[in-house]
Amino acid sequence: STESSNQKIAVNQLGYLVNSEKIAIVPNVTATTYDLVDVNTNKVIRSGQLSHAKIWDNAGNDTFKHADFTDIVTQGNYLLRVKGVRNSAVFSINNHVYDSVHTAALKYYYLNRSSIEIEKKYAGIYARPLGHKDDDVLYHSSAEQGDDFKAKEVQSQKGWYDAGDYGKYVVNSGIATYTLLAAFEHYPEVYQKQILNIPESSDNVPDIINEALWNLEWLITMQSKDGGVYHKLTTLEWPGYEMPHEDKRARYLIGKTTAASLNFAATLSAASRVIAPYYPNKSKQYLGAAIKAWKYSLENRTQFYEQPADVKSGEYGDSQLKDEFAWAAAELFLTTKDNIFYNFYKEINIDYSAPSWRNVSYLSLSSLLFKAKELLSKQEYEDLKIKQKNLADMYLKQHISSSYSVAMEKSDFVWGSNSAALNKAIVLLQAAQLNNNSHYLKAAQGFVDYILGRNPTGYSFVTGFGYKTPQHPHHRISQSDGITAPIPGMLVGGPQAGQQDECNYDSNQPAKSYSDSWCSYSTNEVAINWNAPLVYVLGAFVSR
Ligand code: G3I
Ligand code: 9MR
Repeated sequence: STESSNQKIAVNQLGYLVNSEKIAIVPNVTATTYDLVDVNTNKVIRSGQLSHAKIWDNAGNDTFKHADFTDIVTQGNYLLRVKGVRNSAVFSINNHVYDSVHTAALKYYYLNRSSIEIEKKYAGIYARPLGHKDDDVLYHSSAEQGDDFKAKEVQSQKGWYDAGDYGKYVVNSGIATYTLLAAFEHYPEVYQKQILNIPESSDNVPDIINEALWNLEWLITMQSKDGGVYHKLTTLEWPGYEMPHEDKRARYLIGKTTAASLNFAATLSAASRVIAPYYPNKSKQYLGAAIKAWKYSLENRTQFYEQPADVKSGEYGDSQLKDEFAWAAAELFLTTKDNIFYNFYKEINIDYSAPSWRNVSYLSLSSLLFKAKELLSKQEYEDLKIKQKNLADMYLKQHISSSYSVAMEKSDFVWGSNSAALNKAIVLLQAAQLNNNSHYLKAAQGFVDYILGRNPTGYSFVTGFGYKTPQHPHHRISQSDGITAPIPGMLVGGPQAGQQDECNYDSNQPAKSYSDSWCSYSTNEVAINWNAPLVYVLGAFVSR
């Protein structure tokens, strides 16, 4: 078909670590062999056999063959050639292939800060004036409960823009911040020495902590006097296609929900623990606020978000809060060491699956496994460990049986599918650590390869990193800053067949239904809770 003649051999466009599994996917060929070419000498250093052709049920009728060159461990730059298909992109084999994309993925948060001028010395060409000071936020009628609203305006500064829009939402900002803090806790040797060149870089605090603090300092403002937490801070309509400082619409605190209160309790409790050595006073303040939010949630267990008629911004609605209760209880147990919280946690009957903004059950499991060994009985701890391992084993099986060498099931192709992929990779990486068993790393690496180009769209899904990367993300700053290249280091949402935006797509297949266009907010937006697992997963693979 015309589609296939235009396809390339799919590789991780940045490359492979020296000792990792190295697989390329060759679409729609009858050829049975491949050549691996050293591009510096232009010599064929390997002529190998392709695997048998298989189809992948997420990608329609295309057939795929594997070229496995895992045993090539000589650092260098390479490409693959197969008769009947375009050459692969040039990629590297070395242990630094992910270092700069990892840093850029974290720097994205600085470049998307609200309430601060983004300065040239930190941002280069992406410098921009202060946007959304948020010192004059209004109470929407949906947030007028208790006494707070008697004050007309409220300060709710700092925080990161959610995504391509300029809203700030509690529930997904919680998991995003937590995931960055977890990256720091699990790979401290990576983050102790990383320098992001952000305004706080000259202090003695790791930059990832300082970046997380920018959002924590916003989150803390979202709590009302009664302990409940406002759901979001946004304009009523979506902002226009304009830079942050050009958006002059009034901004409102909207809704007060149990989901936001529990997310807040969990995130600030975890943060209290992680920042304690650096910011002891804030640590105490955060824990106090977390406990207040928890108490509010117990007294208001079903305050679900309902989008008011005059509000058009994102909903982040959720009426299944068992998982939020579990997560908050686990984090409060870890920080206070008070068994009352663990007893509450034990009473909840939870299913664990890879985390998302809406299903945070896994975060409780992960935190307990990494931090509660001394606090639990041996039996309790082992039970939790087995639950984690069972989940990872399921993903590992998916990887092994995948004809595309990636543990992506049909149900993973949702809005933000790329983050679904990377959150599964987190589960696998944690299984590798907790069980001291490196065979989980192969499946985690499979997701890194998938995200960075070994997928049927031909794109590396991180802006600025790879041979072919998104040029038109649904990101208002990148769309309106007058700079051709989008802000680097951003993970786009990724393919999924929902096509809620009704843009033009070349394919209806889940793994191919992706459009690199501004129009496609359902596959080509970016979000803070999507970049966070990218940071975590790359952090696990960067050279230390
Ligand atoms: O609840 C149903 C479930 O029952 C069903 O099986 C499943 C099948 O697709 O769909 C589930 O609902 C999905 C929901 O997310 C919860 O996961 C919807 O289909 C899906 O459209 C929805 O997508 C969300 C999207 O907003 C639209 O609401 C994304 O998760 C969420 O990341 C995204 O977030 C937006 C903000 O609202 C605004 N800012 C940008 C941000 C990123 O695009
Ligand atoms: O731009 C909005 C994006 O940030 C949101 O994630 C998305 C969620 O539904 O909505 C986008 O706004 C679109 C709106 O929903 C429908 N009309 C077109 C808007 C973007 O062009």
